Amino acid sequence: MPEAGNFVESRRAGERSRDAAGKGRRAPTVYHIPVCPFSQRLEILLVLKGCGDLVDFHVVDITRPRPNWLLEKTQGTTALPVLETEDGAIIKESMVILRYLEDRFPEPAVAQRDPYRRAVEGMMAAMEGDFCAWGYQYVLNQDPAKREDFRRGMLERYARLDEFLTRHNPEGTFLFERFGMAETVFTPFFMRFWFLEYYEGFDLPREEGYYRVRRWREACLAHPVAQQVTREQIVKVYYDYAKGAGNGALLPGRERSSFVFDPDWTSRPWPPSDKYEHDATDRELGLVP
Ligand SMILES: N[C@@H](CCC(=O)N[C@@H](CS)C(=O)NCC(=O)O)C(=O)O
Repeated sequence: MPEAGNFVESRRAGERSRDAAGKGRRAPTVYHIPVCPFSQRLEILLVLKGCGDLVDFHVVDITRPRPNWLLEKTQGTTALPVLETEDGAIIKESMVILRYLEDRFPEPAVAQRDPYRRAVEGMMAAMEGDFCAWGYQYVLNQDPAKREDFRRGMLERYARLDEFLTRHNPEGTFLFERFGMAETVFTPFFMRFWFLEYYEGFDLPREEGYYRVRRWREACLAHPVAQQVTREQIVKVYYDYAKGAGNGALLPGRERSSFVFDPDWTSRPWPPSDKYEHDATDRELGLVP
């Protein structure tokens, strides 16, 4: 398997933009928001394929209005990532971009090639939208009376994954033999859902019905191809989601979003976890001096 090191390293070195190598060359360009799970899918796929250097990454600040040059490319839509091909064509939606990259850089294959296995992988991927959406609604919730419903709904969704894995690969760790497309799709959300542990005290029970999905989740989280973000980074950057504001929106009484690049998350303190009792200020979050 190709090493993750080079790609992750170059992402860190050129955090704001990783397209310096693109000067004078034509390569597909991904416009993305750092720490975005949908973009992390693409990064993981490229690491698995060992071809991170064949695609340029251009960072966009979610806390600012999208620049006009980007809106022109996307014809007005703001969701990222988008991929621009060498010919200037635009591809939207992370699942579609994954498929495109798999077809563009077929070796080594990450998606299953056997039609039945491909279908199994597809059925699992079809569960991602509902899984992600529920986790995000859960963290955004501000009503303590609804916490239990959200917790149960999250458990139901993990239980469905558990059933699926148990049916198709009961003794294994991943869906198939190794970290593949299903893992590329779900791992960024297992990572984002660190915010549920921290702000909601959510975790999987150690009981029948969750052992298989726990084994999968742990192996996904620990895998070297998926180390683009850390738990500390997620917890700090997503504080505003825990307080009900998504996508870089500003909360009342605040002047800075927890998604700002400056000050960098590494220099900020861990946020308070008692989201239902306390509204942290910019100062408490380390967003102003
Ligand atoms: N279904 C899309 C979702 C992309 C998405 O929601 N991206 C977020 C960043 S994590 C975004 O761009 N939010 C800002 C916006 O929609 O304007 C995909 O899979 O690519």
